[in-house]
Amino acid sequence: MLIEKIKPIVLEASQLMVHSGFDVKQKGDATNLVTSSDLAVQHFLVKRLAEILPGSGFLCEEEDLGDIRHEYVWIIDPIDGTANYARGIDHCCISVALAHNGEVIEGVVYSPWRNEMYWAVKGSGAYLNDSPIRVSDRPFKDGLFCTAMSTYRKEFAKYCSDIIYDIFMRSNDTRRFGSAAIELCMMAAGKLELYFEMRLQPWDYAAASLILSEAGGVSCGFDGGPLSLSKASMTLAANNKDNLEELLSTVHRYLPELPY
Ligand code: 2AM
Ligand code: CA
Repeated sequence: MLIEKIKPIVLEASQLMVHSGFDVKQKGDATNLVTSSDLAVQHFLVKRLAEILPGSGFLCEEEDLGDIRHEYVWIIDPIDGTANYARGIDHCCISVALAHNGEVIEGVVYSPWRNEMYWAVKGSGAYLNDSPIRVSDRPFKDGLFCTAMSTYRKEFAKYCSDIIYDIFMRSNDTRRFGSAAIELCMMAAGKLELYFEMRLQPWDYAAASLILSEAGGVSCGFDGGPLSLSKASMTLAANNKDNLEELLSTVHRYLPELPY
């Protein structure tokens, strides 16, 4: 199976996530960082993954590799949680998804400093290392809520704070770990239940949303439909459908329309 080829390639790539001696640069505004490790991991993955699936396309965070209208497309974040990585905080990971005709069929999220490999193949369940994982059955009021304040687009932060306050008051507590991929995988493993981010990119959630759904969880965009694999999307996720609907109706109370 392809997943058994993807996992060792991701493991090997993670050796490029060195603990020191990397360069850090800003891209766009001051909050958006890229390190020499992001670029090294991406180049390594593109080369090795193209070898196991000749003719496949690539959608990656750090470089526009052009045409993604292939039957098979790899959707890659070489380092999700770059700001954590650059500070030596261990919530950072490599995220690799494989989409077939626009649907994610395999996903790997590997957090090397915690030695946690989350992975899933469509229809075959989700795993953390060698163990199957499953979402929790906690109700909304006991849910741990993971979110963020729209770091890259601070003009949306006030909407986020209103929505976060509302959900915080009706749930257990709030967290922000700094890697969307790891956060969604933590939900898949039953550690948290509620998730909202104003605007994420496909590479942030492509692999993790498959891992979450294979673990029994659910996710959607602003319109309640599936997360887009071709453009930025609001990202809502929960351990079950009722909790997702409650998140979505809360968002719609503060935001009748998507502000981007
Ligand atoms: P990234 O590291 O791939 O850019 C959503 O929370 C996303 O915002 C994360 O997955 C992460 O993606 C990015 N992020 C997290 N903390 C950040 C910070 N302090 N500064 C900038 N971006 C951050
Ligand atoms: Ca990244």
